Amino acid sequence: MKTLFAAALICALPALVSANEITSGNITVGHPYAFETPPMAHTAAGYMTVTNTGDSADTLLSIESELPKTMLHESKETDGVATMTHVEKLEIAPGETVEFAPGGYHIMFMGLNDETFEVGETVPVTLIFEHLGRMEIELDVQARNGDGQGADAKSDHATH
Ligand SMILES: [Cu+2]
Repeated sequence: MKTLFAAALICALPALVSANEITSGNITVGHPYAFETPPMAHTAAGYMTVTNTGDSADTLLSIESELPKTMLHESKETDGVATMTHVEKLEIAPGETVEFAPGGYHIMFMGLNDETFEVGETVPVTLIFEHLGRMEIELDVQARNGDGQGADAKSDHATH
């Protein structure tokens, strides 16, 4: 995966490299990140906030990355059982911020196989909105920090 990330970095526009917030049109993405993956992991999850600063709604239609399959998922707990569903589309109302976080919405990366997300790398992702169109972001890969978030993200994966 290292070569892939290096190539992606070279291609990235300087405007997109700003650390924690990326704005395109009326959409601002805050703190995009993913947790590092253990060896042999088949899936990984990414998180961020998405804010609509415009005065009309926009809808996140799909998510793309260099991994074989990338989807918008939502984790839920129903009667004490954690489940994860594929979200077809996510409307973001004017002025609304939707949080992608462990235990809720997340970007699901599938088909990692022998690739891994390693701390310090970035994962390029394209968000596709109904009105805005394509928006390139980069997720910072972070260590699982033992405050419960990592464990929660892991349980996201376990339900696949
Ligand atoms: Cu998922």
